[in-house]
Amino acid sequence: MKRILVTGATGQIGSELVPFLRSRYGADRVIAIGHSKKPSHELQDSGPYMSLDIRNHAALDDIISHLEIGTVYHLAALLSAVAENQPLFAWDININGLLNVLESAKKHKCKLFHPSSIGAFGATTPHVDTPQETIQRPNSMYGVAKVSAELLCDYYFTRYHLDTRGVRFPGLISHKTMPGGGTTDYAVDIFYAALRKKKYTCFLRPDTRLDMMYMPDALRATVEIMEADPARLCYRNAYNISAMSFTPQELAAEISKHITGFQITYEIDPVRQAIADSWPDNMDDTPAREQWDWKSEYNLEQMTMDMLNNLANQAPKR
Ligand code: AKB
Repeated sequence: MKRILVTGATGQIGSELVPFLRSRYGADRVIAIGHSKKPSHELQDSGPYMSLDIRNHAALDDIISHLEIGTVYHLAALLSAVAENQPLFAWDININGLLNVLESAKKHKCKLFHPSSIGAFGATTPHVDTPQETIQRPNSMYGVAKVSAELLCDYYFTRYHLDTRGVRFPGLISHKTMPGGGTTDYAVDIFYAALRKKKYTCFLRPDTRLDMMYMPDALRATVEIMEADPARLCYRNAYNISAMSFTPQELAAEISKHITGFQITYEIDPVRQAIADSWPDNMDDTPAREQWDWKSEYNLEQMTMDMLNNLANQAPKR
């Protein structure tokens, strides 16, 4: 059986997707590649790991060819806030990196997963129940790259019959890896601060409503769309997937139910606030539910309880 390659393996999704795939398909079959961050012991010790800059197409192609890769999960990318600080670098990694992967996947006939995001939408998109097909005119570099990436995935599917699949992730929340440079990062940071200091200063306004998802749901969605019957899939750019939608104020209230005396204050970061204001409150994921039986499991209450239980061991007593 052909092997699986995960790029961006040290990032927020990759560091959890690699162990998830290794336990499902066998440790030796899942090759992890990372670049900018030091890999965790878990990542390095549980199976093959290599360091590679995704812009090095020759080296990437060599790995895909010599290791007989059949499926690529291409996660290497910069998140929204970092991308906005370095737009040209973000384009280079997020788009030229993707083009390298698409070209090699075409050449070696691989199946490809590419994550899109709520960042693929903009201020003129309907924000409530954002439809699968709607206006996509983001004005952040992250968003411009996400829309371009969705179009490229469509293009390679139509033109070269490359088996491209993807989802539009909401903000992701996890107790294992910190996100690093996203607009939705507050929803992770707040848990660490709540446990350590019983207070948190949020960089978004209290009423900023965003679509969010707990990592176990995100990992399951990633595998489920890759295992879905291709005949049922109408979209090859990316599917809306949704789980919960909340504001910083609502998340703080939920955390307060478990941590007495927890306090949230606000110091707005104008760059991240502008990005968040342009993103959906929640996406309509009906096509994903109908075409590959997608269904989320965690809501705000369940996610909060699970996050606090898992992080409690790493933090001073509440
Ligand atoms: C970010 O905030 O940049 C990401 C995303 C929603 O794509 N978490």
